[in-house]
Amino acid sequence: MNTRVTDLLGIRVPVIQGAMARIADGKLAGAVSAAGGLGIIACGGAPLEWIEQQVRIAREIAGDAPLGANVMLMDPQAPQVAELLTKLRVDVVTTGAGSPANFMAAWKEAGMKVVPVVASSALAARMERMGADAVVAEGCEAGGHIGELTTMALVPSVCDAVRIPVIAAGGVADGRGMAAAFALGAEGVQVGTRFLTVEECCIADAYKERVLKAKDSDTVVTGRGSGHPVRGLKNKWARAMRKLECDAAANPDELEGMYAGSLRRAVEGDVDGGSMMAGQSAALVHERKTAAQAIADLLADAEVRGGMNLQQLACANAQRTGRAACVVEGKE
Ligand code: TUI
Repeated sequence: MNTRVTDLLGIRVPVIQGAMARIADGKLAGAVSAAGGLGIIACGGAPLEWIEQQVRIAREIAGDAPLGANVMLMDPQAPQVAELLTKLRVDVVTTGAGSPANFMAAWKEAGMKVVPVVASSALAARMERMGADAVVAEGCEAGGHIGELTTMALVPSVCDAVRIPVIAAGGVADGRGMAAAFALGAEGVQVGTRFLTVEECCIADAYKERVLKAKDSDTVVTGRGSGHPVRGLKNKWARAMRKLECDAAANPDELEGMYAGSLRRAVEGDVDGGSMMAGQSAALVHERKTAAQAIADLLADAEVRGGMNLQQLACANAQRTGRAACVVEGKE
């Protein structure tokens, strides 16, 4: 399949793996890239040596296929991570939870593709002016740190605000979601939650089982009060967190203390005491699969159950911007 996103990133299918903090390592990213999508190593909160090692692992798995890494901009170590990724020459860098203004020039100079994740059309437009190659428009159905807008409202708004390709994220876990994203104007999708249960994903089996069993109302947002809303699966930890957040007398240190180590605990299988980040699309994930199978099914299903010719939609979306660079059956 050929869209402006596949052309830009040099990938075979317009599916980008979401950067899941403490989860998306070299093994997962390598498997996604080897399968024709874009694997992304999540660098937020990780030691620099770990990042270097994971890039090596991903490249061993994916060979010459393009590889991406994500910089979490709230991470105090973001400047060092940004510099390391430039040194390692990862093909694509995505950013989240802020504006990558301080790093954009260095990345562009190094020939890297820069794809900021945005939660508003204003930030998308700012990113385009700054030289971003594409944006991921991530709706609040997504897992992890989220903005306010839903994918349904955000994606068309961002498409109207920029001419660079838009990749939709938040709530996309199967072909119906992918077809819907393209119908909204996207030319690629970013998928996180669907990859939580794949064979190559490192999280504990107990976490995978919770995702597989999740229903549509089984996620909850914590941290709204602190200005850092995070979506994850409902569990003991999330309920305690919500209770504490509602308690006007709660000590901020107590909240901070509950966050400390909560991601690591979940990844290691503490499904009661950990923060199991996941999006609302967990309700659509029922099987384990391999990363390659998940990607193949997503594409096949988009055309069958989604009932859409994605290739045609992608070309129509590119043409609306007046910068069509999309070829169908040899015709521009
Ligand atoms: O960044 C994400 N998702 C994440 S980061 C993360 S790590 C974490 N760990 C523990 C606690 C909290 C987070 C887990 N999930 N997604 C991309 C994203 N970016 N979503 C929303 C935004 C965003 C929000 C506001 C981007 C920019 C923004 O405003 C920036 C500005 O300058 O206007």
